Amino acid sequence: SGKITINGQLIDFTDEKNILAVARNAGIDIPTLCYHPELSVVGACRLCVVEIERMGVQASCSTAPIDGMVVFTNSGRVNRVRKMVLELLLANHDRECTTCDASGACKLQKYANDYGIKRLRFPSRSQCEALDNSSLSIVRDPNKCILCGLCVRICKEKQGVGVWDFKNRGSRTEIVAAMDQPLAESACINCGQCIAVCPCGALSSNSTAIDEVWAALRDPKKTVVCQIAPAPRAALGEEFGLGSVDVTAKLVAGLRKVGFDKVFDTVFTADMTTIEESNEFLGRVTEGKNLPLFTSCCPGWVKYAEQFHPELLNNVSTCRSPQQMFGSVLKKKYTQDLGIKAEDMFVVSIMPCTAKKYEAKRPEFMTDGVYDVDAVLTTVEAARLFREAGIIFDSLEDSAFDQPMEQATGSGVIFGATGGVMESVIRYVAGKLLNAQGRVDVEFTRGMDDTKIASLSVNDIKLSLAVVNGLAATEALIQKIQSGELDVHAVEVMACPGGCVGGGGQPCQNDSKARQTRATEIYNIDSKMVLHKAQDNEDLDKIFNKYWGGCCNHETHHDLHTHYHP
Ligand code: HC0
Ligand code: SF4
Repeated sequence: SGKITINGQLIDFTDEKNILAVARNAGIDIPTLCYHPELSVVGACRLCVVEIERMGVQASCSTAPIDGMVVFTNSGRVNRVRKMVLELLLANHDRECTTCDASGACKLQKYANDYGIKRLRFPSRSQCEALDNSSLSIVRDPNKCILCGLCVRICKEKQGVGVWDFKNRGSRTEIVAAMDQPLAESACINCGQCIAVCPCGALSSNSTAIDEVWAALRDPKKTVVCQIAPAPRAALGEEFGLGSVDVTAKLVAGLRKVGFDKVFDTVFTADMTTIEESNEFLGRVTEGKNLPLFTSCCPGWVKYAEQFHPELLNNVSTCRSPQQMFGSVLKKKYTQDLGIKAEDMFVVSIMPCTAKKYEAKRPEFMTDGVYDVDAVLTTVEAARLFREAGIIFDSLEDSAFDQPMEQATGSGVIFGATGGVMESVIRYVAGKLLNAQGRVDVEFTRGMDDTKIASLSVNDIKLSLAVVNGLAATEALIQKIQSGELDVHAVEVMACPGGCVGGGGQPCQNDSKARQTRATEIYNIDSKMVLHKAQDNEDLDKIFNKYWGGCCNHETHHDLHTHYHP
């Protein structure tokens, strides 16, 4: 700790690792492209340069503060260097802002404007290299890549997957997927965290679903049905300047205006998942088999387990994710209620997640030859659908979900944040085994830490439970379990930092603060809801009885559970 002077102002610092963090904490912004507070520091882009007395111009991200330092963040020299850096980066970047996914959210675009760069001395790179759009989830445009390396670092450091890497050196340096193969051929788990950190549109979500949705909406033969995941309701408003507030009722209204025939809530099948998965868990505890149980709702995690931990696949819950349970219910059962064929229904889901696009195309999730979920729109793509439809989101009147699957509980809503699935299971079990009435709030499951572990006693059973987000943290936890250092009965895994609130399809402000704010709103929604435990959902009870003669039986197993591919 100590004091440094920044732009003439004396500023205290404590444990900040670099001058950049000291400045930002004091409300002084410094532009950065390759820096991310949660990843290792490489000092590659040189945009964050500052002038330090007796040290000259230095990158503030890789220079530690020293007591007595005198720093200038916006001197003439500093700004000249920054402009030069920006010009060089812009020369190596395909500047087709009009057609770029990142337009409006692009940091390079913002800084070029902030620093008044109007004309470039260097010719711009054009669209010479082919896009990699092999993946169902992620598109990479190499012409836009400025080699900041954030995608490389997040995939390695947070997800432990390491799909992206640098190839060649010097001016021939590029970033490629493993073995220089198309992304779809790699071990990519489709989480889209690389999209979330890419500063300038080189990575974006595969948005082909938007046109497929329009085509279905315009097709008179199709009954077009939508389901809305938990997390987007606390993030979509950010796209319309409303902040991270609950926009569920407007979202439903907007979808009706766009032309959806029915609008349902994925929270309904999150409750369904809680009931099926809790009973699966209790069964395994009684039999002492296939423990710990790992949750299965995150397709990024499921793919990771299939690729890297086939020995754990018997431990992964057989429950389909809420998205796929809803798809299955709609195509297998609800179509019968409506008297239509599965192929005449088009199911769209709005998800915070790019991996859900991949999950929807897994061959096991089909009914009568058609996919249970036909198209997945990310939160950002849903906003685009509304804009294209000319909907003024803020002025929409509230609307409610459709019957007969209208009810939802707070327990299903909190699925959208890390720890929510585990808390839902605990609420259910407390209600079922302890006959707990009213609210059951759990503390240890909440918060943004990547690993949370606690023990609980239910009657005479002692349960040890773990919640983890980020696959590098998950890998560390698996190692502890497999080495015998840790003994747990159940593990909730979400691939994205903070859980689905931090998904790769969420709006561009996807940092730790944004995730925290969204998660807080998710728990606010839960606290205001009348129904709190999955078993309180009466619509769900009716649906279980009507379609399968109850829950957790052979019939639900067929329609709502799945198997994995080692
Ligand atoms: Fe999630 Fe889900 S909570 S994975 O994070 O379980 O995407 O929001 O929709 O399916 O419900 C994502 C979010 C979901 C599913 C639910 C689960
Ligand atoms: Fe998708 Fe959620 Fe998994 Fe991220 S944590 S990959 S958003 S399901």
